[in-house]
Amino acid sequence: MKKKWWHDKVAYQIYPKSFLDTDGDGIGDLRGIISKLDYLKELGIDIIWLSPIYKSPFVDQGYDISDYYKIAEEFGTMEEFDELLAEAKKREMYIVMDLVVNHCSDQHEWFRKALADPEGEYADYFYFIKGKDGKAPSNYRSYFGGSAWEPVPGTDKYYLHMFAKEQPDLNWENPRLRREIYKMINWWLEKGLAGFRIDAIINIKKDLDFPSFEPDGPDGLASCVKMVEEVQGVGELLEDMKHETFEKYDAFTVAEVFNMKDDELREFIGEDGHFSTMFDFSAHELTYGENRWESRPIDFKEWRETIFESQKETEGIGFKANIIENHDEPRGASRFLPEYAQNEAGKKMLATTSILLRGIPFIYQGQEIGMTNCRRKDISEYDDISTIDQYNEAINAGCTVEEALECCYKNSRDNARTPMQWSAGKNAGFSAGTPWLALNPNYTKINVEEQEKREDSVLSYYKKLTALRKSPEYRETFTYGKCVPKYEDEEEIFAYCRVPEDGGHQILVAANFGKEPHTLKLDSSGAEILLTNTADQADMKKEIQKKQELTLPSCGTAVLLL
Ligand code: ISL
Repeated sequence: MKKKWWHDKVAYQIYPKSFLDTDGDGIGDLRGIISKLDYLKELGIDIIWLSPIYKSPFVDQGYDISDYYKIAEEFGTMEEFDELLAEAKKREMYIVMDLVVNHCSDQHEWFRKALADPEGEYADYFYFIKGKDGKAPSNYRSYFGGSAWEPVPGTDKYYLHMFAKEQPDLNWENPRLRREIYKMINWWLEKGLAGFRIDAIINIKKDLDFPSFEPDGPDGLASCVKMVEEVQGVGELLEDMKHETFEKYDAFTVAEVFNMKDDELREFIGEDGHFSTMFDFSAHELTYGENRWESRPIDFKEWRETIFESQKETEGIGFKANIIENHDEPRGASRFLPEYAQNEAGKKMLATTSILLRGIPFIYQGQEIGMTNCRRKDISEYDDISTIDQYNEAINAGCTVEEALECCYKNSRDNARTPMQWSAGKNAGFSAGTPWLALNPNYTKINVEEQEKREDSVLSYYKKLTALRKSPEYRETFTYGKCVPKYEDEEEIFAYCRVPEDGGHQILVAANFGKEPHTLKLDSSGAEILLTNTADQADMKKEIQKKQELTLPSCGTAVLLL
């Protein structure tokens, strides 16, 4: 495999609105990010992905861009952005922005011009399609609920929006539109950006016949994802984009891809793939419920198997980007850990099994201190457009308010969007003003300041993990070594070996997700402990040497050089 500059890097996602507010408006900003670069450097971060910071009406928190060349005033100025780039560079860190090009905002000048002249050239930047029998062109339900079509005022046409109606889909079949997008991408790369996280990109290819599908819900609509699953040809668009932009700059690209067709992995992330990498959502998909508002609890064995399958599938092809959580997903500690493991030991265990997998680790802000989901008493306390829609759907389907709120507690995207917990002080040190979204009240216990003081905190442990992964001795093994599952017969053990390509020492990563202690037989008594979350390293060492065994308490984890 040809080595690339980003193969051995550790990435961190910042959700700017909730990261750190320095001007007291309750919204995080670029100054806040600049002031925390050293914090991130110490955490072992190389690549920073910023969720959208472009000008936007924030109907979908910046994923509705009204000017791709401007920084949202809420976040700061272009000068501050340039400063961020320069400060990151000084620290040998890389900045990656969010590329949201399946759609833009209805406030973007392209869309305004399109509405002003629905027969003009800008209408062709979007999908303005004639209705059928006085109704929408097809029965698609948007990702956020309701029809994916909205009437174009004063015409018999509708425009397509796979997400909110304020997020009209861009017409990628139009070469002029594509040129505009490529120009914009290159403009940012010229500035010194290291690359992009690419939003919802699979959706850019449409079936231009827009066929209707069998309804799959009481609303008589069919999820727009059906069209995405059936249509062919997204690869040509993605290749074109890559050649015209990323490739020229050796940029790092990480794609958000759901609903890829079988056997397309090599085309997406192989050596000459469309992207550098793409997120592995396979474990997250396990908790998706029958409908948009429900979720299923995690079944440990199914979860373990899914992760290993994904690792296996990727080996020899490329790298996936491993995440526990992001701004769209509930907090990992609340989702993947059984109740009894939702403590510091459990959070370290979850971190160990994820960060040391083969692939590019992404840490989402607050994950490094073990932030959790947040319970709310009323739907008015949520801000997210998708959560509010899910809540309403749940109520319409007959759920009680309590039941619908419980679903939000488990699934809401706002779980991950509560402000970053920097300290136990006012507003968790996030803002001197009123935070745009209420804090998780547990900030008095879970916060950076407290954890920085403590050697045994989740934060301190994350630092050790990233340091181990990137240490000169083991970097190659953790980057390129195979991931071979171990102890699969043990019901509650998550274990794998990272096997170096040159046949050198293997590294065992083992974790006990069970409630009781568990003893594993080792192949040798010479194993060296590289990292563990249990206090008693001396006892562990003795046991390995004398009995050739490793006993892990409940939520115990250990990394051993075999
Ligand atoms: O495709 C999906 C499920 O099969 C959706 O989950 C979809 O891919 C996902 O919601 C896309 O998310 C991204 O784009 C959205 C934005 O709201 C999210 O925050 C972003 O991560 C629209 O831009």
